Amino acid sequence: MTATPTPKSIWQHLPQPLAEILHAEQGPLTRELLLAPGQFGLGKVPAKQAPDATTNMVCGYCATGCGLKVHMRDGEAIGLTPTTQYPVNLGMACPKGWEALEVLKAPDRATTPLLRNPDGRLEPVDWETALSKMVAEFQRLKAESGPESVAFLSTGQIPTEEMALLGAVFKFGMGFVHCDSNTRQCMATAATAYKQSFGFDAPPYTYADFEESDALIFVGSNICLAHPIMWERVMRNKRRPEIIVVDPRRTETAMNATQHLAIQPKSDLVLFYGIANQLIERGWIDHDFIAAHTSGFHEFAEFVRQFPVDVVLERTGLTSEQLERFVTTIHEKERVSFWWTMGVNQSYEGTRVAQALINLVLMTGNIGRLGTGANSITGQCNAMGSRIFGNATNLFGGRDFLNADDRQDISSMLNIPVETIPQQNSLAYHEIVEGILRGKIRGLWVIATNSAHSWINQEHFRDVIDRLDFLVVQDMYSTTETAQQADLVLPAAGWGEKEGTVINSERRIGLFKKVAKAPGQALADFYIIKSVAQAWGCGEMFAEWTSPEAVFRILQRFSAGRPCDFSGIEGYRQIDEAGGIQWPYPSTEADDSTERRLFAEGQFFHADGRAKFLFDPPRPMPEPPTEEFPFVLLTGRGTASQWHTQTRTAKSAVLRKLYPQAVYVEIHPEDARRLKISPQSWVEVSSQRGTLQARAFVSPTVQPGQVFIPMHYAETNRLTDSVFDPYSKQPSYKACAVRVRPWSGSVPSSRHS
Ligand SMILES: Nc1nc2c(c(=O)[nH]1)N[C@H]1C(S)=C(S)[C@@H](COP(=O)(O)OP(=O)(O)OC[C@H]3O[C@@H](n4cnc5c(=O)[nH]c(N)nc54)[C@H](O)[C@@H]3O)O[C@H]1N2
Ligand SMILES: Nc1nc2c(c(=O)[nH]1)N[C@H]1C(S)=C(S)[C@@H](COP(=O)(O)OP(=O)(O)OC[C@H]3O[C@@H](n4cnc5c(=O)[nH]c(N)nc54)[C@H](O)[C@@H]3O)O[C@H]1N2
Ligand code: SF4
Ligand SMILES: [Mo]
Repeated sequence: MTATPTPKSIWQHLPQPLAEILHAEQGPLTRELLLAPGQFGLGKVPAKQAPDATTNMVCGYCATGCGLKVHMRDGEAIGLTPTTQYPVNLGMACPKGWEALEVLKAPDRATTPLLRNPDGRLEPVDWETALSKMVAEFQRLKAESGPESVAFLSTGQIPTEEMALLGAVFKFGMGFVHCDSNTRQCMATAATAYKQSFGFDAPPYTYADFEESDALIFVGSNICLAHPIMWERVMRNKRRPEIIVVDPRRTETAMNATQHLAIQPKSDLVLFYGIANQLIERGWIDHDFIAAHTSGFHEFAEFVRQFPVDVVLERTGLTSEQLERFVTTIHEKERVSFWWTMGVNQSYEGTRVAQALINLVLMTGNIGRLGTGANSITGQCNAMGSRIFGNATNLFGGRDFLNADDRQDISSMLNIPVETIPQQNSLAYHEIVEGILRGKIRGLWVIATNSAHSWINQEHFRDVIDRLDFLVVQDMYSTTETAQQADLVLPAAGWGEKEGTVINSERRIGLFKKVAKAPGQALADFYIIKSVAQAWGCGEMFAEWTSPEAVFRILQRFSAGRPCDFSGIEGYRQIDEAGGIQWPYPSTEADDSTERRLFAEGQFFHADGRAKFLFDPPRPMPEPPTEEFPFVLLTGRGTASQWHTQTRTAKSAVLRKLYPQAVYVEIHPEDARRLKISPQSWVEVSSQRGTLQARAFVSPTVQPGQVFIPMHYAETNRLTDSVFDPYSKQPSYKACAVRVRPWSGSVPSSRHS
């Protein structure tokens, strides 16, 4: 592999069905133009400025965790190329990675704290004023309404050290109880499923499994555009694998698959229970593995008898040939791996769907071996760090706030009074929102997430946060939808402007480095949180937490003896030199270069060492289509060049060329014809909760009766419905009922155009 992407991979990152819209919007954006990456200036280092040094670090967008080689001059970054030797990406990067430095220079970077003045305008103030105002307001609320009166919402996109400091300062120092992070929107289901099934939140795989599997089954995962470099790893698989995609839409990934099972939305549970039933009936299961390493199989086998083939075909809309081929593939292939992402996690029964996949690998013995596993692909660069060290629902290192021994452990390691550790769990994200609605929570601190765009059912959410006594938003940009509603904005340094570690999807700890100076008075979140602690009067408690690396050492202590043990790492330098290190890496481990896969010995983390078969009866969709709202709305990622709420990716001129600027809706040609909707025309999409106008993208990529809108546009979550998985409390973003009509008003202006 070379440092330059092949032309093919650049082209591949533009989802081909979208070329039509791009053409209409931006003129003839030809394939030839895309085939010449230089035209876009990707990775261009100015000719006059030869670099005098280079350094490697990991990307700060998705959980793939690619290595990027930053070219420096006089101590400042001047360009980047993907790192060739990094074990994750082997010299490749997607457009977001290539453009990562560009977005740091945007004119709307927050450069000074901003405080809302009596006229309602945000006005620059110095740090001292900002911090004393924040502390005064939060202390007033605590005095008036107690320790449950202020909450924070945080992220999977800052280093673990910053997350851990935040969780410790807020709970142990400031004495509050409730916090959650945007990983609730994203990974809570996978975390809960693993914890219940395996006894610890532990994705078992390593990326080499993409290359070593004989059948890769992607469920609710559009890996081609959401994790393009993982997809490149799949393309390196030399075993001629079957690639099976289970997704209601004909996504870019489905187009590249050998089998596409375009199931009806939310019929996954019936499908996978039905497959389990087929495998059991035919005796295609691994009796030895089940007997030695699992519990609950007999109850499960009895339960799935309710899902014979006709029930599965009826609910999923598949043909018997499709189902037969799928079941046979699972049986015949030596190494079978299941991979899932948001099509599973973001569902009202997501935890059980994830466990239906886990059950399949347990009963067929497809775990702990090369090219196997029930593998959740994570989303944000540090979703894994947030899950283990966010201190939100778990006490540090996957411990339990409700367990006295666990609290004692942490209090001894930190040398702080055990009473400072809450004896209750934090409320989950939507419970925090309800708490605000009921007036129980009056102050909110939002760090590195843009809730006023990304949270479900926005009309409701914005109304709720309007009721807060005091809203603090800590972000790189002062223009985010959430910052615009804040009473106080704290300017944060971003990726590339600070150091720390993140944990990728295969549990690899990678390093962020400081290669650029943050603009104006913006500070790394680490130092903002330290300053808040100081201003609050609890700074002493964190005397040992002097720098990100000092905190890394504290986290190593928290991890020791736990399944996520990484106490053997010598420090940042070893991570840098080894090209990242996967946990577990206990102090007895000597080799930092091996690929680490979990459960090779069939030992799981429950007390009896066994994995559990867990299941529930499938439930009907909470909001099925009706006569008034006859379509199912699916939402998700739109292109490889758009990141979430677009605060970062919209700032790159290169990336802006690679996605439609205004919100669009994918609708099937039959539905479009019936409703007299022509391609590229404007339509109105409404749900019981809100309305938006979008450009029609008429395409058979969606099934009749279904439409798809990407999440990157602020309007999308006006439509979605506040429904949650009962175990993980993750929002069900992926299915609600909507109506679509032609729209003849004047073309709405988009924030991104
Ligand atoms: N370019 C880009 N990459 C990203 C991100 C980004 O914003 N932009 N975000 C990152 C993050 S945080 C995340 S979490 C990941 C998300 O990565 P993915 O989960 O792969 O992306 P999504 O498009 O949200 O959802 C995946 C698929 O689920 C399907 N789906 C919807 N309903 C169902 C259903 O009922 N059953 C099944 N089987 N499938 C269904 C949708 O049609 C969609 O194609 O991407 C990460 N990578
Ligand atoms: N309808 C629908 N909605 C969805 C989804 C969906 O599929 N459909 N997916 C959900 C998922 S999986 C996710 S992960 C969420 C993502 O939702 P968000 O987390 O709200 O999305 P981002 O745009 O990544 O927001 C991150 C914010 O942090 C800021 N930021 C970046 N780096 C830093 C930093 O170092 N420090 C600080 N202080 N700020 C920083 C950015 O400017 C940005 O404002 O969206 C969810 N919403
Ligand atoms: S695939 Fe993910 S980690 Fe790799 S360059 Fe793209 S955004 Fe960054
Ligand atoms: Mo996510």
